[in-house]
Amino acid sequence: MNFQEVLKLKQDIVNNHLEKLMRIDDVPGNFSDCMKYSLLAGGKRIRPVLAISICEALGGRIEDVISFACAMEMIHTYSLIHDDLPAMDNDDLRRGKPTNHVVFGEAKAILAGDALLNYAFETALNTIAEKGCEEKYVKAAGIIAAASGVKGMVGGQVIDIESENCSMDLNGLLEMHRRKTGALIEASCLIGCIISGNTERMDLVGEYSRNLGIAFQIVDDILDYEGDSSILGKSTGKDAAEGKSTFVSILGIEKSKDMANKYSKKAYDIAKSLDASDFLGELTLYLLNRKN
Ligand code: GRG
Repeated sequence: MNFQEVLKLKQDIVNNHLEKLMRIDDVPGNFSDCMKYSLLAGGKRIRPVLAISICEALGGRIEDVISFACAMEMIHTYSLIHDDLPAMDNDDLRRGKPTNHVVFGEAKAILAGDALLNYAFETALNTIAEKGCEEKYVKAAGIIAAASGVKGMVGGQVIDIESENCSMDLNGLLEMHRRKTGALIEASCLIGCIISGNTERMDLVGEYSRNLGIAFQIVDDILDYEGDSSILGKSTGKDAAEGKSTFVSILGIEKSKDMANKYSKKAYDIAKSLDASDFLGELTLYLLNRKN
């Protein structure tokens, strides 16, 4: 199988498991439609694919990591729903569809995000119980919690909001994205490693994921600048319109591309030593060259 076929297979594994997890009993009215609208709306599934791929590359089993990988996707989706709200970025297009608050209203969209965050931890905790509270699973849940919260993604969003209307320097931008975008990418990779049981590789996996996270965000900024909204499935040009600091606004487009290449190359070199099958290396290149 070529890279695209393996990627599709892994995305299907994630999508099928998410669908299974979302058959939740005892949800009031049709609120589960509101949660599923965003969660099952597509998306690249990069975070769970990283988790299962690293686990597999390091000798672990996909079935042991899949529910944690899906928890990462639930948290990522909650962050997108909340990020799109009028109080945050006020976007009306996401994953090629009207955003959650446009369809269900702002109050329900806030609750759908909250419900997905809680359900992510319910899913992880149920798995921990099923696995007899084995230490590696408990540690994986701790990694996810820290990355999602104030030390990670939420903290990054706080920096973002507080820096509105003032220009940021490159170090400030890197620090913000280390948390806002990087933390979930790093956590996805680390849980794959810890659940594989191959913990001697934690430092290397951490280094891989931090380089990948920066490259991923620079590409996101480049796509916001010169990407095609109909391919991206979300609006473009908003960063510039709102005067937000981005890699492109600070460095310009060419230097941003150089910097994305540089971080991606560092990640790629590490990926080669982590994954004999080369999937991780190919995934790193795919993320650098993506159009959505
Ligand atoms: C914590 C209240 C609260 C809100 C969340 C942190 C945050 C606010 C939002 C982050 C959302 C965001 C736009 C982060 C940038 C990361 C990023 C590039 C997201 C897009 O991820 P992709 O490209 O999207 O993986 P798909 O749709 O493919 O999953």
